[in-house]
Amino acid sequence: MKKNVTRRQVLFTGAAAAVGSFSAQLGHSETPKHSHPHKSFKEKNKPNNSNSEFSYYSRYRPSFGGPPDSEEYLGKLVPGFRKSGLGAVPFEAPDLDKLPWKMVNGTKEFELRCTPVRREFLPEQYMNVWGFNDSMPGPTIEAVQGDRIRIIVHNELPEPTSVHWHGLELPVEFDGVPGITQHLIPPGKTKVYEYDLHQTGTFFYHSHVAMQEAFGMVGFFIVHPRVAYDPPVDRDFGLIFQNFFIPPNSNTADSMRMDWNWHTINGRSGPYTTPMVCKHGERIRIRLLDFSPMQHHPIHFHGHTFWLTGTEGGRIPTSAWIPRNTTLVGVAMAQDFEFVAFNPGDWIFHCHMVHHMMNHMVPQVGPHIRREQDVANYLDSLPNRPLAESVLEKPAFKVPGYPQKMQSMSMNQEALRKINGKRESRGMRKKWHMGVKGLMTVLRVLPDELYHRVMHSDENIAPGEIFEAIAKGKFSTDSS
Ligand SMILES: [Cu+2]
Repeated sequence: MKKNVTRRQVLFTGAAAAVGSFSAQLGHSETPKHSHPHKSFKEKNKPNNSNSEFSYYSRYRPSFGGPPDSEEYLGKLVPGFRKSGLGAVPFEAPDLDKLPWKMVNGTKEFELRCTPVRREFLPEQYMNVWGFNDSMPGPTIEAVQGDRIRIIVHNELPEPTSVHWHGLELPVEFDGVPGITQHLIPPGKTKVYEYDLHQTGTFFYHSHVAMQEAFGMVGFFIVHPRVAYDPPVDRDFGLIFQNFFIPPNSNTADSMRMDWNWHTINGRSGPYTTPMVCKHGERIRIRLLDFSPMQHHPIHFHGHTFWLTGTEGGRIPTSAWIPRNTTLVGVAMAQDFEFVAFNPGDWIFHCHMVHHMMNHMVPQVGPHIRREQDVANYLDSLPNRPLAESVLEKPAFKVPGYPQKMQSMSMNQEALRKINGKRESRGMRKKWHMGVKGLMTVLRVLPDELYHRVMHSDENIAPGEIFEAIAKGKFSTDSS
């Protein structure tokens, strides 16, 4: 009975409790059965979220909106196309799966396996890291405020581990800290974690063994409110930023090194990061999580101004939202931001630390550059290697500081096919991948007609075709 009392105590009282049963499923945008006391957004956005009330702001054109204290300033409270009062829109983390669950006597039950992972950072570049359910980062746990959850953790690693649920206010015995709250889970053994979720926001789970954290053991843990926040968003994306050091001629990360030379977003490096694709005029939420061992990331987004609406601690009151185009995400911090995608095009979305915008810095810039870029080759050919001078004699070396352009990693046709073969990148400029490296990805804002062609049609789209159509204004936009 203790569990029941506890559960009742943590029930979200008032609005959410009146909405419905705990078994509501995510992704089914059903209207709650009971009328709920949660006021729809200023009453004025129903039934079709007509944008007409926001007279200063157009979801389709550049607009400052009203004065800084107004609701429409920089699109601050301009809703998406989605109606108020519905459940949350499903969360999307590009290149990551969701952790399936089953309902067992009113409890959502998940199974998480701690496993070694061979992760394809770039096409055919498989790196050895650790994660969950054969994925690094692990699959997303997605739940709803008020859920009771049970997570069965199997340790399939060759050493002990434990799993912590970062940011969740839960009974201490399930906090996952070795020594302090539990014994480590030995290899081959299982531990069950079970608790109620009374918060909402961007949380995550991770090993609480430091070197295992540095080796990739993390995953999103998203808790939605039972009724989506106002103003409603149409899309809800998430990106996990990580750094690794992978020595030359190795494909196994070295978690002892306080250095980094490989950078991943959701376990892939640019340009293998799958672009996020949305429709022109939608209201977008993007959740950023930094799970790098040592490095903070100033994440910059082009072409739009976004509002910082949440942190790893949950939703920020609207009065405290901050307009930004770059936000510094520190280690183990999450930041949620929202904006109206008014500006069509392919917009880069990246960490602004220059060394995080490149990968695998083995042949370094400046005087470090040598013809023998492969260390094994270099060592094998010591007696008769070409003199460094033969490289340095190139006229360009007479300019102090040359070269500053990082030498690109070469990618073969098959690798390029993997990058360009994705539906999400159809119609981008032919060489788009040349500008997307390391901690970079792309958010594509596509007018309806082009969105449909890219995401739903099977017609052939030539490289650059979609970009050109936008740049030259060759599309129709519903500006109602
Ligand atoms: Cu960075």
